[in-house]
Amino acid sequence: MELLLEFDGLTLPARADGAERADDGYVLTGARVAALHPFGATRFYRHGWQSWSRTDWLDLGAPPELIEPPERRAQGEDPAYASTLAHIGSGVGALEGPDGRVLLLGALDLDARVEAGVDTLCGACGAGGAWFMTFADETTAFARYAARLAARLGRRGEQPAPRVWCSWYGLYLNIAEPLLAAILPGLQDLAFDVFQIDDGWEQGIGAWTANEKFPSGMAALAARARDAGFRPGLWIAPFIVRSDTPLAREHPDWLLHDEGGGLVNAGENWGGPCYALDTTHPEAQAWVDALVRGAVDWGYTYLKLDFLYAGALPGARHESLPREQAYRLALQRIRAAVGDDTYLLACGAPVLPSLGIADAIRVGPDVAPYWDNEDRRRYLHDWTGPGSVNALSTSLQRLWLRPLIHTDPDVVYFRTRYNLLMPEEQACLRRLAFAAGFKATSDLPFWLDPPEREALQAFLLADPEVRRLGRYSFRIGEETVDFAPVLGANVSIGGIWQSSAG
Ligand code: 9PG
Repeated sequence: MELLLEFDGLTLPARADGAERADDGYVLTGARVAALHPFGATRFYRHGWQSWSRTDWLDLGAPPELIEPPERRAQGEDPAYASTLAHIGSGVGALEGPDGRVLLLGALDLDARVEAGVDTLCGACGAGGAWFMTFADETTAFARYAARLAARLGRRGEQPAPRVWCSWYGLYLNIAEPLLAAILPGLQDLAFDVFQIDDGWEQGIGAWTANEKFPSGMAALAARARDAGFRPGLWIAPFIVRSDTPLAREHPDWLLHDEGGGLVNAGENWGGPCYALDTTHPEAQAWVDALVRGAVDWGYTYLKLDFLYAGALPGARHESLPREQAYRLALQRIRAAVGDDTYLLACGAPVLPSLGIADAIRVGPDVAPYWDNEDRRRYLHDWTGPGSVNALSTSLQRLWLRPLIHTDPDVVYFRTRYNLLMPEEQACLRRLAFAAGFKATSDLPFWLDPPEREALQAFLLADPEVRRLGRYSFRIGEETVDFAPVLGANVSIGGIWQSSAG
């Protein structure tokens, strides 16, 4: 039906199956909802589908920049619209009005996207169809939406986030039992809660047993971490399967197929094609249950579940379910298998469908010990690749999620060894960690000189009060932090590169 939505100082013609007015905005219903807006070629808050997907305020007057080459899109974007020349975001979108207030349209159901044009703001939902629309200053608008989402999907992470040492950004795949065992004593007088082993321990992606670099097995290493005073953490990518694994060879029926019967490509990491698990297949479900339960039995009560987007890719499932619902059910099964006390960090994860189940979610792409991979970002339009500026840019615009889930902006650095980041760039990542309320590093203790080690410990112990002042600015303890200048040269507006501060 046709409606008029009345906001303070703004009346919008709209279309929806129903509309209910509340104190904080409107609840609209319908598989498709649309409103006409008078803001013209303003900025659009584009919310990326999964952890790594670009999330930022983009200029509606210019076409969205598509990641090149197209094969790369499946790993960083929602493949369903990664090649469309429309401004589309996942779950929620917002437009900036002339007085700085924003018009937000956010889904209260899964499998939803928001599309904006110079005079329209539309929502399309695969299943269900409840929406929230509000018009307020940016902080208020997103806080209202977060409260609505909490009521709908639940929330976790009310305790402060654990402080994490993670092996990835120091050692990458070069981890081994003796090396990790040698690192543990050096971390003992630092204020870490979790010792998390990342990628590199497994036989293969889809073959989750210890490889030859971990001769005593994963339970033994968990015990060592626990003895050293840490909560053991482990990286697993439960929904993605490399083509060269026994699982892929022996159980192709557990994998996600497309409508034509071919296997869905879930990305090209680890030097070869990967497939996605069909998490609606009962045998695949039992396999995931045993996998995560096994990790907990080994002693790991902090699980970094990665490449989770593979559980929500488009495809023809064993049980026909909207793909984000299928993903949410699979994550719920994992939660049930590991119990309430195991900390789940969702990474590479569709955002909305992880809420209320995961304790934390990575809110941006990977940091790196360098500021920018300019070729990939600027010329291939790929903001999902590793690079500190990419991580900062997307994570910052996801911090409205903080009341719902721990927001992990990825690690910070204190080391100057093996690091190209300038001191100011390192400081930037630390300020982001405070703003996000999540602290982690991968620096090896023996890479740090005494002042760096002291600075790391001070960072881990600090608990500054954080207040958001604006889209790019925060009050953090006694410091006023403005991220606009460091992002400025990297924010694309209408095809020209200029400051985002204005
Ligand atoms: C381990 C890493 C770390 C890291 C995760 C994730 O697009 N890509 O090819 C791509 C590869 C790796 C990646 C992100 C994207 O990193 O975010 O923290 O756990 O896996 O392999």
